[in-house]
Parts: sequence; C-alpha cells; structure tokens
Amino acid sequence: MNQTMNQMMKNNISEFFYAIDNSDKICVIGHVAPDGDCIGSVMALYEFLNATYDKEVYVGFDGKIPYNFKKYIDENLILSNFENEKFDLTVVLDCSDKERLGKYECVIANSKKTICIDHHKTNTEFADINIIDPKISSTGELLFHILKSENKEISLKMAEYIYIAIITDTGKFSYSSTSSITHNVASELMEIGIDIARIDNEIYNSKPINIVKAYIECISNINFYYNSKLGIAKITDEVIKKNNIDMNDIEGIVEFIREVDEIEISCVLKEYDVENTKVSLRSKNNIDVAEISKKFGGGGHIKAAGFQISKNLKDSEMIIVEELKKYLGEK
Ligand SMILES: [Mn+2]
Repeated sequence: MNQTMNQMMKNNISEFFYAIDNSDKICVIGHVAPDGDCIGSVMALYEFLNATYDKEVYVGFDGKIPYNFKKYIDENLILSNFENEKFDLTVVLDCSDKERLGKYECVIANSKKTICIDHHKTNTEFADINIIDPKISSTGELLFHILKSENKEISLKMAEYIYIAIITDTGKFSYSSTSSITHNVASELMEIGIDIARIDNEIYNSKPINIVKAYIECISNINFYYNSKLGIAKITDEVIKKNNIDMNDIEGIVEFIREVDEIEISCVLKEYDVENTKVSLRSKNNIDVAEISKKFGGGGHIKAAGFQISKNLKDSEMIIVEELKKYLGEK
C-alpha cells in the first residue's frame, strides 16, 4: 500500500495522528455483533494508544463477544453508561455506516472529532476523517499500513490482534481480497514473534460441543436452488434455544455451503424473531453480493455481504430465491 497510497490518504493519516496527539479522552469502537476483524483492529489500536500515550482510552463492542475471542479482551475495558459521556476523539473501525455502531451510535454525537478506518466498499464516510480502502483485506491490515506509514512500533500484542483480524477476514488467506502485500504483512507479524499455531487453535479449534451440534443440525437442512448454484441454510431460534447458544456462536455455515462444486452463491438466514431475519451472502465467483445487499438496505464486500429483512425465515428465503433469479437462471 505504501507505494500506492495517495496524497489524500496520507493527509488523512497525518490528521488521524494529529487528532490523537490533541485528545485526552479517546473511544475506540467497532460494528455490532463484533467479528474477528472488528475485535482485532479495535484491540490493536487500543493497545497502541494505551502503550504509546498517556490518555484515557475506552473500547466499545455492541453484542456478545464470540467465545473464541473472549480471552483476547478484558471485558472491564468495555465502555458502559456512556450515553452522557463526552469524548475528544472517537475512532470507528471496520464499520461501514453509523447505524452499524448499534448502541454506540450516540458516542459519535458526543465526540469532538471522529475518525473512521474501514475497508468496506459500501462505507458512507460518516466520520470527520475517513481512511477507507476497499482493496485491503481487512481493517486490521489497513491499520497496520497506517501505523507503519508513520513509523509507529507494532508490539507483540498488537501483532497478535492484527493477525487475528487478517486471518478471520481473509478465511486464512484464501479469499480474493488477500494480496501479496497481505502475506508480507503476515510475514512481518511473524517476525515480531506471534505464535500462529497457538492463535489458530484458539480461534478455530476451540468450539464447544453444543455449538458443533447446532451446526450439524443447520447444515443438514440446506436447500439448493438453480441446479445447486444457490444454497440456503437457516439458523432457527429453535436450534439456538435447544442447544443453549447464541445466534452468533454458529459460524462457518456460509463457507460450508460454498464448498459445493456448483455453488455460486451461498446464503445463511438467521431468525432473530418471527419478523426479523438476518441474511448473509457469499459469492464464489463474479456475482456482486454487496450490490444485491444494498438494494435491501445492507452492504459489505463484493464477495461477502448481508442485510436484514422484516420477514419471517420462509418468506425471506423466497425473496432471496426470486431476487437471484436474474443471476442464476431457472430454478
Ligand atoms: Mn472487516
């Protein structure tokens, strides 16, 4: 990125560090239902601010921290009772629009200055300073380039967080968003001393058995359409309750469907209540699921995007099947 970084990006980065220098009370937040990139980038920046400066720094995560990331976050750091708090600076990471901040949206209004660092193509540039690059694999990788461009030191802890952000958003370096530069970054993180095998076990090989049982139920009820070019799985409220887990505990179903040879689009529907369904879409080749999601008020990346729909599971499934007809042909 250093070669291709344009002047506007450089200016925004200088403004970012200038804003940090001139702030005493800083809040760092990510998007609702935090994932690996959100948690990794927020915590890496928290570590940087905490280790480098003498400032009051808080973090915000709206939604449950997934079981496999719990050990990476001291829950005492998470900001609560913030409705009337004022901040000098709020940095938002991995979040494409204000609404995705969930309960922390008010923090934006209560901050003198706001900065957004993100890699979503659908980012609405809602902050005062926006450092956005949709070509970069993950917000964690973007943060690494930003810190490096100003010769900031990356500690071992920061390196771990950035690595977690990268592996989770690139499907362990397998998605097309992974560049040769992403691998160079991973190489530098390894030079710093991260233990990649331990991180892999902690993030991926640590599933509680009840989550695995719920996963098995979900993948045994996948519906295929358009000669198996579309696969749709549903995570029902019943499965969640029966196995005593949270909706976001089940991961990897959308990736599992994509493993089917014919699949072009894989889809997972999450039943939040009878009239509220969350839709995740993944595209294997050329279909732009960010565009499709935008039509329904959502967003994301070309190959990974999503939206919410005020319909029950069955109706949501039919709407998606209908919408994808023009891309995938006859049922
Ligand atoms: Mn991300």
